[in-house]
This record gives sequence, structure tokens and C-alpha cells, in this order.
Amino acid sequence: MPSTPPKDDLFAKPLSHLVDFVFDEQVASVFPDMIRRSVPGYETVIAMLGVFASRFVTPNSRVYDLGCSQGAATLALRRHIRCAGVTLVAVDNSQAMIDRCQSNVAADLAPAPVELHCEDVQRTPIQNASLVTLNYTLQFVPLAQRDQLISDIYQGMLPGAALVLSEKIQCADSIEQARVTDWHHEFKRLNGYSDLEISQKRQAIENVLVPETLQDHQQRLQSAGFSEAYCWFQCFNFASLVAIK
Ligand code: GEK
Repeated sequence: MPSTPPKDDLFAKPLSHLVDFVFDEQVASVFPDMIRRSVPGYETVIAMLGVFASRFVTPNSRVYDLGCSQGAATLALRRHIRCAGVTLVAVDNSQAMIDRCQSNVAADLAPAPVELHCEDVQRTPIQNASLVTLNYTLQFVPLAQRDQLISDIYQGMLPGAALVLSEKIQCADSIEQARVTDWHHEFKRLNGYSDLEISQKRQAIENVLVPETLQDHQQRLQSAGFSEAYCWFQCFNFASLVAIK
């Protein structure tokens, strides 16, 4: 892996026709730089997954990273798995992401085996899971299919297991929404994105990434059967919840 990841300049030039954002080869080639400069709190969330791995992973269970991209969460989990007989399952429906995930996993020395699957997370059978992460992935699943996915995950989890759900969120209050959107855009500006890049990316992603409120997420987790659900992290309009079966 190069020491400095290639810079994301996909939206730097004026684009005559903006197509919907997809996780293709072009996006995958700049993804580590893109996500760090675009998602406030991303690195903290990745690092804290180690705490959840340490607390929730049990011997002879499975750990799922759904929407794994290039494996940042997978590797943060893997490095903190200390019990025996644990298999990690990392899933993404972008071949370009899975290829890079594969080489990142191969270069990592932690011992737990990792299965990689290039498929839609909605088709992944969840079994014997002690920990599941949906790290900024549910937001890309069509709204009408989210209840079923969370319910399927719940069904495949062991008693006491945890689901970590990180998402871009919508604020219920319009004034707060305007504030956090402004702060998010300022975060991107301070990370070197131009106003043109911010506005073109926003247009490309608006039909693809559909955020919900924290209350919507809490409600869905409760309806699926989770006995506890907490928002453990929030930075502007990005939040992470942990739900316990
Ligand atoms: C990280 N978790 O670095 N099935 C499988 N994969 C999907 C689906 C789906 N239905 N929809 C989207 N993806 C990662 C970051 S990025 C977040 C996750 C972002 C995949 C998609 O291909 C992409 O790799 C990932 O979910 C979302 O911790 O780009 O904002």
C-alpha cells in the first residue's frame, strides 16, 4: 500500500452531467482519502470498534462487517479479537472495494480468519454473530428494505451480541439541520475540498445516500427486538449507535 493514499479529486472539475454516485473503480482508487476528509469522526469510530470487539466478541462466534469497503473496520475489529475460533465475515457489493480489502487483509498480521464476500449485504446469511458492524452502509440500502435487513441481522445474533450502526443522520429540527450541514461543509472545506467539489458531490450522492433521524434508527432497532440501543458517538450530522440483543 502506498504511504500517502491517492487524493480524491473526482469532483474538482466542473462536470457537464452529474451521474449518481457509485462505488466503482474510480471511487475505490481514492476512497481512503475521500472518507477521511468527508466523514467527521470517521477515524474515531474506526478506532473505537476495537472497544466493542474487546467487549462483545465471544469464542467460536462470527463477526460481520457489512459494507466493508477496503476493510478499515474489519481490521480494527480483527486486531482486538482475543478469543479462539472467531471468523470475521467482510461483505461489500463493489468488486473494486473487495479487491482492495483483500490485499489490506493479506498485509495485516492479526490471526483471526477473514472471509470476504462480494455480494449485497441483504443476501448475507447472518449466523452465530457476536458482533455486527454496519459502518456507514445502511444509508445506501433502499429505505423500504432497511427494516428487513436489521431484523435479519437481529435474528442471526447471539443473545448479548452487539450491532454497531454508524450513519449520516438527518436532524428532526430544521434549524439544527442547517447548522450541522454548514459545519459538515466547513469540515470538508478545511480538509481541502472546494465549494465546487462539495456541491457536485452533494448532487451526485443525494439520490443514493438517504439519511434518517436518530429517532428513526432507534425505533427500527427497538422494533427488530434489540433490548438496548444507545447513541455512543456523534459529530455534526454523523452518528454511531450500538444496539444489544
Ligand atoms: C468503513 N464500512 O471504511 N451491499 C453491500 N455493500 C454495499 C451496499 C449493499 N447493499 N450498499 C453500499 N455498499 C466502511 C465504509 S462506505 C461509506 C463504508 C461511504 C457498500 C459500498 O460499496 C461501500 O463500499 C460501502 O458500502 C459504504 O468503515 O462511502 O460513505
